[in-house]
Amino acid sequence: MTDMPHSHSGTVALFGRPNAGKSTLLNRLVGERVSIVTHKPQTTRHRVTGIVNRPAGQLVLVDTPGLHNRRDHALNRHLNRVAAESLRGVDLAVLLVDASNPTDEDDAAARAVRQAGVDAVLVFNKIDRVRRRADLLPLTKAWSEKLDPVEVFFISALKGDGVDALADGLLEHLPEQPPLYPPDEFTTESARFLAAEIVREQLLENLHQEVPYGTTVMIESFDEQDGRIRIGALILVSEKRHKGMVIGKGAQTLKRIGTQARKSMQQLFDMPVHLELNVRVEAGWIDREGEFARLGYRR
Ligand SMILES: Nc1nc2c(ncn2[C@@H]2O[C@H](COP(=O)(O)OP(=O)(O)O)[C@@H](O)[C@H]2O)c(=O)[nH]1
Ligand SMILES: [Mg+2]
Repeated sequence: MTDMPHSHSGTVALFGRPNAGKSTLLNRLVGERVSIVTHKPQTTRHRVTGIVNRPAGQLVLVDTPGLHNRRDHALNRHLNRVAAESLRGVDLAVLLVDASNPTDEDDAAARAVRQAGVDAVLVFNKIDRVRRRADLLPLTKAWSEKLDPVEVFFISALKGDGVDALADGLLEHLPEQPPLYPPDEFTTESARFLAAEIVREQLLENLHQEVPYGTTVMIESFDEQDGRIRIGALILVSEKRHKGMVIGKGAQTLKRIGTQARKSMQQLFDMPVHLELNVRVEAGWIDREGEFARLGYRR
């Protein structure tokens, strides 16, 4: 009789600057679109947990808002705090660096990981964009000094290159213990939370400049019946003049947001979805820390 391989499991924070590819990596590893992704920085506003089961064990990944330099709104400061706090209590941190474009914000992220005193794996992402592999060598050397990582990986979260090796590599640095969650769960987030995030994703995709950053989404109703889901979502805008921009001429923009969000929801929930969107002005909410908990922003 052969022994079962020892199973490892634990929590891993995905950390790094905005747009490094953290949420793309989470989704790629989980195999579901748990965390929203756009080309815009600061898409992720919450810690989002995704669970990955592999023969060698279970990874509990925590996606985080990107650590950034903006201090202009209370929400921006809040997001940095959420990011930094996500390093507490995890077994391991992944510092994700866009290998095609390292910036000062990556340095700040590396400092935060060091300060937290958590074991870190350094992951260079977007290698599909790096033409000369030789360019990665000096990068690795410089960054290994900044972070002192337990291991270094090169991946493309978008294309999937190196992602399986990363998952198995992460497991080796986690404690030997049974899985933390049942094998059929891929997230701890509620369906309501995921639905609100999907609407926010489409706000980011369909609105320009600062408009989407001042929006947030609340799910007012969520009813699953006879294999269908009816969802009522309220879009809050931070400035009065933004309401018309979200709705658009002849309500075209809101319609497009609704159609695309509904498609994503149907894919994720694997059920027909009826989605109703409303827009309301909640002036200045992004500057009032006291409102965040009511609007679904967890510490
Ligand atoms: N070319 C390329 N683009 C990527 C890769 N990973 C992520 N992206 C893109 O980078 C942008 C930001 O990704 P996202 O996952 O939201 O980054 P986050 O802010 O760190 O969560 C999106 O447009 C992604 O499609 C990658 O490996 N290669
Ligand atoms: Mg993200």
